[in-house]
Amino acid sequence: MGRIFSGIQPTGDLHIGNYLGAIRNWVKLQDAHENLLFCMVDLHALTTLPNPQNMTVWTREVAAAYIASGINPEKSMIFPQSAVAAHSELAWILSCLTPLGWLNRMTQFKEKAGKHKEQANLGLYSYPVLMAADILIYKTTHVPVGEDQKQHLELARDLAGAFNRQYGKDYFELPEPFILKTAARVMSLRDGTAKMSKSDPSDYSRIHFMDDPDTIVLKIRKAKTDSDPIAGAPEAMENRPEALNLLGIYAALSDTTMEESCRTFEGAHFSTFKKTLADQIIAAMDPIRQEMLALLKDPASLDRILKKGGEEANELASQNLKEIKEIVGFLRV
Ligand code: AQP
Repeated sequence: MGRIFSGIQPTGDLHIGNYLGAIRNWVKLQDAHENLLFCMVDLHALTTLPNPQNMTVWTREVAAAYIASGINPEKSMIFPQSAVAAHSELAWILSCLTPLGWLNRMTQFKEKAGKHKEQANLGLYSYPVLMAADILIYKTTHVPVGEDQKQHLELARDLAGAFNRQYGKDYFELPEPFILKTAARVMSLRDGTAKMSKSDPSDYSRIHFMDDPDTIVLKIRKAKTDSDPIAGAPEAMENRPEALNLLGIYAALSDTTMEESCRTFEGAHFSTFKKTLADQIIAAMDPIRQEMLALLKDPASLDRILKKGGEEANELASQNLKEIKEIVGFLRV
């Protein structure tokens, strides 16, 4: 395998969905591959115009979460996206190859812009072009993405092809999605049909990396469920999304299947199961929280790690950008 790139937006406190759907799987990839880049995608986060202090705090928090979860900065490059200007420069070049019709099809823009499309900012609209640049600037071959990002990755492939055709060169390899079998889609603790999300206004909808054990116990106790006992198979709980979600979190954390978890807890009531689940979450997440606290206590050392990651990423990106600029015919002065 060639090169792997992925990232998370510093748009709020990270949650167990980001862990089970992304970070934990990246750690597994790192054990088997070289050449990985993990970014805090702050340029993307800017589309939501966070308060500048929050942006800084959340960027460090995402970095600390990567490292505390097991991403090794000696093996993988960890850096803020804005530290590598080539992302933005390539995004402009690619935007000149992007027909508006392609962007108009993007479902995430429609969802995020909602009814007020005319008020949405240009950054949100062209977000997938920047994401294509993030991937292509490193000649990334594999991108671990959730189902929700597949359409954007498809656009990155289309843009790689459009660039190659426009300039008559096989410059970019088409990046492949890397949908991990172990990646779990975690739903809100308040509504089993909505994705657990940083931007959900309710803190009780998610478990944060930084939640202490008492908070985890409380949030799981308050998580929405029903009064029926757990069934022996997931198919028998099709209309119980909250029940399935909690069992899914348990299964993901215990590296087992939903079927196995249902069999283990068949007949149990949620009041009992929730205690086991809270213990399971604390066992997995509290060591990470402790490590994050230690990293965040010394921001200067953390920033040094990110600076090194940014320098390494810059070296790769600027070499590729130089070639890209030559291909498009920019005069080198
Ligand atoms: N609920 C989830 N279940 C599984 N995976 C998830 N991811 C996010 N939420 C879940 C994965 O985490 C990575 C980072 O995503 P992001 O921050 O770039 O954007 P997002 O998917 O929009 O994340 P959030 O938490 O929902 O943030 P906001 O509220 O800011 O939009 C991705 O790999 C994603 O699949």
